[in-house]
Amino acid sequence: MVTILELGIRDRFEFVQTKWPHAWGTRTVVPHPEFMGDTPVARIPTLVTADFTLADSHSICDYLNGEFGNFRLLARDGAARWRALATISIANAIIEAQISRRAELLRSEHERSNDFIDKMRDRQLRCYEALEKQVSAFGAEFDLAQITTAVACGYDDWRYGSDWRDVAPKLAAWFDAVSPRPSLRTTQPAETPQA
Ligand SMILES: N[C@@H](CCC(=O)N[C@@H](CS)C(=O)NCC(=O)O)C(=O)O
Repeated sequence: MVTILELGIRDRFEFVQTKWPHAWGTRTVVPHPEFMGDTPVARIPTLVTADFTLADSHSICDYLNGEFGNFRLLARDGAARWRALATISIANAIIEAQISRRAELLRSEHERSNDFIDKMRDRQLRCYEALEKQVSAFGAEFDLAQITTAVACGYDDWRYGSDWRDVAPKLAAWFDAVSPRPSLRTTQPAETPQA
């Protein structure tokens, strides 16, 4: 959604609000009847086009950038692309750890593995330490590397608090500076509506 807003192409898509119970963390839930027919992955976001379905954020953003953005948010090839992917792969690992940690936290206290929760938290913090070393090289364009990083930071602030800020103070200052962007302000994390 942030990428769509940054590219100014919101009116080109229809959005279907996800609703699901907290049981999503441990059970298969059906967010929308048509959805399971569209994607075997059954995770959001998913982009359904007339020709194909893209079932994860990075593929969707890669497509939007090439098809609608003239490669403005991620270089088509060469060193700039690989450098951006290096950042994106770390930010995506944070997002995956945030989601896995959340799913584990949704288990009852006697089912839950606190070791696993700690492992995800450790991964998040290590990745923030790595991004802290990259933030000074962020360019003027709010590109896909920055979008993915900002989404990770915003989710951590909302769901897990300020631990990440302690290990990545320069990144936190950068995030506070980009947070007023309309694409981030209007997509702040919130609880998924309950089905
Ligand atoms: N790395 C994936 C993560 C997607 C993801 O896990 N989305 C969550 C919602 S935040 C989801 O759909 N969870 C449902 C499930 O795992 O059953 C992406 O960025 O697309």
